[in-house]
Amino acid sequence: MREKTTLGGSGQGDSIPTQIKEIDMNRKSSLASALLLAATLGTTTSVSADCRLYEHRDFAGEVLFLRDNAHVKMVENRGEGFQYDYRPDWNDRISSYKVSANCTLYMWEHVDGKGWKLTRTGQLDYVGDKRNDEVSEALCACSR
Ligand SMILES: [Ca+2]
Repeated sequence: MREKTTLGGSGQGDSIPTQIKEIDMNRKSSLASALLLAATLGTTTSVSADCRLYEHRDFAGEVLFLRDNAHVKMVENRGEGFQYDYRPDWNDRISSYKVSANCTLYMWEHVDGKGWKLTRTGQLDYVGDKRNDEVSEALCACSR
């Protein structure tokens, strides 16, 4: 009698699914909260920690996004290390930029930090005739 109750106990049978259901509900709820938090943080991060370089003035044309500490050399890949991105397709094209509040954008006329260098924050709808379509290297440095 006792063994039968233990093995086939209907009380236990009922309580297990209820527990699972509760755990599942809690998990869904916390997962939803985590996703919401991640989405909020993700949005904040992507909006506030990057530099955007635009092909044309007035933030028009194609956009090159430089995430935090992205260092782009606008030449073919020379295999100098993981810290550099190579974007030859962007050489001598940049005409305007937007830099998020906690970042600083460095731009050079030529690769390897040669030629003139600009250190900029904020945004500018046109880099000016002298700088237009001349940038060949850029670094976006952001504080955390
Ligand atoms: Ca341009």
